[in-house]
Amino acid sequence: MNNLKLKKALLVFLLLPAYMGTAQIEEGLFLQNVNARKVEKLDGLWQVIVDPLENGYYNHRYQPRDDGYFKNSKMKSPSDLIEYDFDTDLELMVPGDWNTQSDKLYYYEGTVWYKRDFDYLPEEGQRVYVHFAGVNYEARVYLNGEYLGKHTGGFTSFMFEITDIVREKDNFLVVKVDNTRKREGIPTVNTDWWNYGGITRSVQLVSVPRKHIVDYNVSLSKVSKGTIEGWVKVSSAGEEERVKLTIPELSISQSFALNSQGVAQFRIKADPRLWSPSYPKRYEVQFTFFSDSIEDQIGFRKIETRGDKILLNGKEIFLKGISIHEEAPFKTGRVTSREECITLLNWAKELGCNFIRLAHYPHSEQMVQEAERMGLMVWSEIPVYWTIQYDNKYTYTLAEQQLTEMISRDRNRAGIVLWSIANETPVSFMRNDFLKKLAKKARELDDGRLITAALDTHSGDQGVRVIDDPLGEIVDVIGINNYCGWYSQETKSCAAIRWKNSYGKPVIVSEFGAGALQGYHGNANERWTEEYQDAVYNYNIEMLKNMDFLGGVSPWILMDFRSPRRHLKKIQKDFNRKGLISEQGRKKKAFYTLQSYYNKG
Ligand code: GCB
Repeated sequence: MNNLKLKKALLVFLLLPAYMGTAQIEEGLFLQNVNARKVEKLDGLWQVIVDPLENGYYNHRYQPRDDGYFKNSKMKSPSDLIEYDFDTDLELMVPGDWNTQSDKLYYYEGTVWYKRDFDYLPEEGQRVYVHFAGVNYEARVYLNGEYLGKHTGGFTSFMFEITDIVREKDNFLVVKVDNTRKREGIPTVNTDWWNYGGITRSVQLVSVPRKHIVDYNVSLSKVSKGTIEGWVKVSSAGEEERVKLTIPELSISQSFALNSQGVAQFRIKADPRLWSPSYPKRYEVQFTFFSDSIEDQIGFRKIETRGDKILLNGKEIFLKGISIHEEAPFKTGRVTSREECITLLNWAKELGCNFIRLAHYPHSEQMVQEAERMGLMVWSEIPVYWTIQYDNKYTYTLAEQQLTEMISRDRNRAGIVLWSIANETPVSFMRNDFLKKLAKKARELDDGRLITAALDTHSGDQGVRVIDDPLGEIVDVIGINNYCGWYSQETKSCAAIRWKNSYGKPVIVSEFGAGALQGYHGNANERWTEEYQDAVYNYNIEMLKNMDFLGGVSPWILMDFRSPRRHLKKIQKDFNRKGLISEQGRKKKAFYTLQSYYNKG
């Protein structure tokens, strides 16, 4: 690094202003379908400083103010304070978690400062943004020494405008990434997955003309037959300005007047071939507004329930699924490439799935798009998991923000059929109110999908298991997680379980399963053997056959994944072993058992 750059980096590290632990959430900027815009990727190696003591903020003379700005943030020569700069040996790959990139960072929770230099040739009349597809858990972003803002939540995208800050040469982008678990966070401190820290998804510069398309939604009308409907929003619209929509394959080419908010709504008679797992048809859709135009691939379908059945395009469908964590096959750590998404999805297809549960947080945009392209229906979820602080308003705001960001990003994906708002959340008044509010919000944001949540159940009289949770009244589809043969009961007894569902709604068994170390064999009574896991699958599949309100199933889980709760030596070694496939990509016996169940049905 040359001297000037070094000084600048040093300066920004010492003077970086930021909000410190305030309960404030910043309203984010948003652009639909960022990847289809003019982008420059900032992926690759970034220089980093690991900062467990928060030296970037604290030093022997100055404490940060509550708003995060140093008392003396106008300091001209900070060099007498601390001697940190970005001229370090440590570099990390973006996108990527830090835990699997450096042994020293395997268990690390705290702050890492990332820095990336770049040149950029801004075009006349364009607006420029820096876009992050995912940073776990909190990100504070600075460009050329200026604080752009912060984002909370590890699995949704965010961006900042940099039009007036970015320059042709020697830009330096600094991100303070902090993956410290927080009691009041979403998720909270306790989970069954690894708290991978870092800039785990791509970073890119996005440029759009001043007058541009911000957001849109195009879908099949739920109410009028043979109608495509939706809306489009532009950055700013003058009187009589119009936006154009084309769907060439449907011979649609129409323009619409924009209102004073820059929004146009539309309804068009059309007869598209409908998207389904057996025919995952998507149409090229294009919006044009002045010099801006954007293309998307959009499928049209209808998902609804009737009584205890799930209907896709008016026909009953059984969701043959599998749960998936966003963990990379073979190399472990977070998924970072399209190839890794496709490997996971191909395994799901090989199992005979038409459905996947993307647990327990929003997966990447790429994963969702590939799933849709391959004809997999998707359950997409926010990490409202176990014992979050249901009585904390800030926690609710975070949950609602993540829900909003998930729906905003993926609202045009026909493949997504279910939004899940919670997983195994113990019933209480506060929790019920919290989740009712979230469900209401989800419906306000999007009425084209079903709302679900994975609920706990309990045992009732004569060994009947009962679904009894006030949330059953609220959701459209009830998810239940049940580990018969693993956390409770003998494997053999699972087949005889009877269920009571008095909600008259479809149920998805969103989890069942058992741990097995791939390659470890024994008899079917020996825990951790492939045979034991297989027996659990066999008996649970028998149980499913007795559930006449069953709308689908997504056993736990496609591949072994890292978890801080799984310490058994020789067997777990920090992995939850309930995968049907090992993290090295080897299939266990139960894979074939589930496959044969799906192939028969
Ligand atoms: C569950 C959780 C899931 C865990 C799984 C297990 O009920 O929803 O996150 O990983 O059980 O393996 O215990």
